[in-house]
Amino acid sequence: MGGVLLGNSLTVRLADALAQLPAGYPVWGNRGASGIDGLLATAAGVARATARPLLALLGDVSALYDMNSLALFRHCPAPVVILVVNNNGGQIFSLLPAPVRQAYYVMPQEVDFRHAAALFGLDYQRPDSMGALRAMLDAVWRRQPAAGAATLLELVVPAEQGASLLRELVAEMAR
Ligand SMILES: Cc1ncc(C[n+]2csc(CCOP(=O)(O)OP(=O)(O)O)c2C)c(N)n1
Repeated sequence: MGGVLLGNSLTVRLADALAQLPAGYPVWGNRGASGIDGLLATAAGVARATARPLLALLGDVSALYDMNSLALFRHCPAPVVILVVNNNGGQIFSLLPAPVRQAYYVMPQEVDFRHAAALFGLDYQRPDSMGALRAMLDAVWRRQPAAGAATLLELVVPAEQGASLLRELVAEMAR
């Protein structure tokens, strides 16, 4: 059995609302539901300590915040996928009505994680559909690396989609 590390901000909230894992499946987290620092370092620690396959799912700002920790994923004892949901900023703040939110809260960075993966010698892929994402994940889990590098999957999604979905779900529950 592997494990999943859920990043904070929208990721943990969407997973909580929509995902279903088998009972007892190991889920790792860090810093409550909001602190976004150190998530990659924590994932690296989990991967090393458990020596089991790990899916680390986090947002682009969280990944940028701890980018230097990608250096810790060069020699993983079991397959590791770092899945960065790139919605171009801290899109949890799209839940806020404030007119200044784009400049002061969302902070879109317009980055391409291909270069971060290359910098640290990690595998990189950018799935363009759910089917492609599934196929890429399946392929990584089947690989048996002898202390191989992690794979960074960059999932580019429409900026406000996650926040809108969450808002709609909450509104539906209220009704
Ligand atoms: C250490 C720290 N710095 C800043 C924040 C404020 N903060 C909370 S969520 C967030 C944005 C996270 O963006 P991202 O990881 O891209 O996730 P998304 O909201 O798009 O899901 C920020 C800056 C925080 N919670 N902790």
